Amino acid sequence: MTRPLVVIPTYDERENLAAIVARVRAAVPAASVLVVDDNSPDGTGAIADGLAAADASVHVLHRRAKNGLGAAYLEAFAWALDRDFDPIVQLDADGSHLPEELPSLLEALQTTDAAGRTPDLAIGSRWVPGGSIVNWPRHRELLSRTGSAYAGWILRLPVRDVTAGYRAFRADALRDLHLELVHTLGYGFQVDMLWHAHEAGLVAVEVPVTFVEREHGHSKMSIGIVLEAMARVTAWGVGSWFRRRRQPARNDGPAASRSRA
Ligand SMILES: Nc1nc2c(ncn2[C@@H]2O[C@H](COP(=O)(O)OP(=O)(O)OP(=O)(O)O)[C@@H](O)[C@H]2O)c(=O)[nH]1
Ligand SMILES: [Mg+2]
Repeated sequence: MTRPLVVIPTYDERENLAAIVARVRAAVPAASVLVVDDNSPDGTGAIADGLAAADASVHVLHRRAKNGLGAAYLEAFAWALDRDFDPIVQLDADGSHLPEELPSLLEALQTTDAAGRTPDLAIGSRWVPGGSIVNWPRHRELLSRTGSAYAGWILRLPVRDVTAGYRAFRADALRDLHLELVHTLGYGFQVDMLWHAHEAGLVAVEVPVTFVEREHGHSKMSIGIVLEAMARVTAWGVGSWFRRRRQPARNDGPAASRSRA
């Protein structure tokens, strides 16, 4: 783990990008940055090109059109694995994920637990002791907590914050995760990734973070989006329950003693 890469997906983040890249570079100078821009109408792609021209550790992937956060991340992961970056971090451009907390996320990936295992991924979690949210109305917090608890329960994920987008993966974890099976391109991508990590027997650790709601722009979260995501997650959970009944050995074998993602 010597070549960390922080992936920042962007769509219309011109007011936020330069500051967030500078904060990442200051927080962990050894970390490179990959901005993945979906041809933002506000010119974020050109700003990213300017940052890359000024700093050899900043890279840009331009995608033709807005195709969802998941699609952007999947292309970025392939790019990063091809170039042997390790670990690979997901971080939003809008200031919700504090770059200053990157060192604790990276450190968690190196820390062995009582059983002598080091985690495959570290999750920046709002819902473990020490985690917090800044600038969210009470109803949004309730919606997020409930959605996370429901998805975690039905998919049997031993993680509190299953929708968290601030994550650090070992490169090998991404290789083992079966990214080709992750099909959720938009909202729900984070849960889809975690579920496949769990199915692959990967170990996750949650690190408390402070999540700050974006200052510029507005939230796309609505009750409709949440219900749609819950319906998807329910279908996955029920499908996975039937599969387990058909192949009882899969999740109850020797690997079951591991604390999985
Ligand atoms: N490349 C790319 N980036 C995206 C896309 N959709 C969102 N993003 C970026 O992904 C990150 C997270 O998206 P947000 O819009 O903040 O999503 P959110 O945090 O669920 O919702 P907000 O409440 O609006 O902050 C941001 O950096 C966005 O610019 C997309 O389709 N393509
Ligand atoms: Mg956001």
